[in-house]
Amino acid sequence: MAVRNLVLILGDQLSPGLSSLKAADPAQDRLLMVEVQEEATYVRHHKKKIAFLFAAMRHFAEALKKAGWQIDYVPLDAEENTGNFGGEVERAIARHSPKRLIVTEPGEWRVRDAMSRWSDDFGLPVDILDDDRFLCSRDDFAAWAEGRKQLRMEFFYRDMRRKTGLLMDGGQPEGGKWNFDAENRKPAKADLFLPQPHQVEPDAITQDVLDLVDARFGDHFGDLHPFWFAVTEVEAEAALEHFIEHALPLFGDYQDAMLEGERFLYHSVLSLYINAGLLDPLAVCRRVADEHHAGRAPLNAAEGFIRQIIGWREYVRGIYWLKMPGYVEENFFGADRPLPDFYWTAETDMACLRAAITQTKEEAYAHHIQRLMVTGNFAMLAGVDPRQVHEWYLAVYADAYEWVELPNTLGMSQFADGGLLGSKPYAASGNYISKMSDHCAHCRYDVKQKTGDKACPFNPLYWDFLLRNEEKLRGNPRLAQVYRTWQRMAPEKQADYRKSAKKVLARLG
Ligand code: FAD
Ligand code: DLZ
Ligand code: SF4
Repeated sequence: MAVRNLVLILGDQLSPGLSSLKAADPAQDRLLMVEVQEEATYVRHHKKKIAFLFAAMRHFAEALKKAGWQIDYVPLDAEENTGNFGGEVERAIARHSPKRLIVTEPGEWRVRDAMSRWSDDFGLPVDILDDDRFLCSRDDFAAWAEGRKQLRMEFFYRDMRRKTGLLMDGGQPEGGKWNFDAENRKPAKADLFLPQPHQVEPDAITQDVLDLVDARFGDHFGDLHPFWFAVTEVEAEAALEHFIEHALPLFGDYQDAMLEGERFLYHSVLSLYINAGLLDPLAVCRRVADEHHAGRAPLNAAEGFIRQIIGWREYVRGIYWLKMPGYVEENFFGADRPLPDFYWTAETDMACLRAAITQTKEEAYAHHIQRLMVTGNFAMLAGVDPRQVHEWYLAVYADAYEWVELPNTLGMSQFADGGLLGSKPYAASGNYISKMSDHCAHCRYDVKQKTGDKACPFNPLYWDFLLRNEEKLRGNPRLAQVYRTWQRMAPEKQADYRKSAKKVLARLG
């Protein structure tokens, strides 16, 4: 039977309602899904991330077949596999001679750029459709940003609340406020009941993928076992329900907390499912709003959670497409230190970093405050090249795709874009980590000591960072008070800070 359209579905497009599937007809069109070496290695992804995506792709292909679609699924170890999207599309065109290629727009600029040449390369029309799983299209975001001096997330978020009607009371926000973050900064105590995320036993399909990843990507960062991620829509729904029942009510209160040995606290661990398409972001938010309206989740939790998804998640995607391809090159501070080795080994005597990196290695997961205020903060204070920091984050987290990872890393955490996402750098001394966590009690360093060999390394690095970048930051009104504090400091104390920072940096190599 002649094929009318060839429909390419990418590994993070595992949604039955995907725009390319809606545009296609099972009776006339053929779907194509491909496991390719290039996607697994353009950065050397964590083993669990590759296993998650391949297992989820294989399960999705099975579900599509059951629903009546004709599908070509090319596994990684297929003999003729060319190893990249272009090569696999070309082979599929040769097999089926379709009249047209359809694809939902990819999440990464790199892939979108390659696709823009496919029509010429392969001699057929290529329809690249909007990804309507996002609430705000790229064009709508560009229109929102047009003419604004500052792209404040908070104002964008309010528009998204109005657009979706989530937690709205007529034209006003429920509870009379748009944002309840002020109630969301409690440090956690070790005697709290801490739920664990929903875990799934690998089935035969996933087991095959685990064997493949072991054999082919055994030298990539991270532990493959135990593997407990959901890999189907049904399992991801179960993970959502588990979060709603066990963690949502306290999500807001402890959103910024960290505890030694507690990897997930009240976080949802849903980003990998949402980003791969197993969960629909708007449906997740509606489910959370319903839970609040049923009286089972307080407003600060529901609002905080929904803001992350219809606010931050949509906003960073908008920024990514607005600023690429130049964005990845930005380096406001001109930082050039190589990423310290311990980011790959977790071998460091700084307890907060050791905890965040160990769990990253074991789980391909760390929550937001660990990413922002521990690994991100340290890299910025130490002056690490933001490109290397970006490539680390993109490789090590199961939820990482450049559209979401890059603005969070380069913009929010490294301030390498000079302040597009934040009005000041998220720079903090050890005091912040001490307030929000119990890590300091497990550390060889003393967070109260400001300088000297036992001093928490974040303390001298904090001042060193501000001084190194004084020219760029001094005019920032939010830092005026900090610079005044430095000026009032005794010269001997200033010299001690500088000496200690120098020693810490020398130890990094
Ligand atoms: P929860 O704390 O339960 O939050 C709920 C949901 O909100 C998440 O599942 C996610 O979909 C969304 N969300 C929360 N914060 C953000 C945010 N800042 N940007 C976008 N979505 C958000 N998130 C990714 O999905 N992929 C990344 O590659 C990624 N890289 C990051 C790198 C750095 C340096 C920083 C500071 C943050 C990064 N984030 C990234 C954002 C955030 O840390 C993760 O979304 C979150 O930790 C995922 O865990 P969770 O599902 O338990 O989130
Ligand atoms: C992340 C990833 C990996 C590891 N492997 C594949 C793959 O083999 N096939 C595929 O279609 N997608 C994969 N992906 C996700 C893609 O990298 C992602 O679709 C693009 O980066 C666009 O966001
Ligand atoms: Fe981290 Fe410093 Fe606390 Fe050690 S003392 S855990 S390095 S903040």
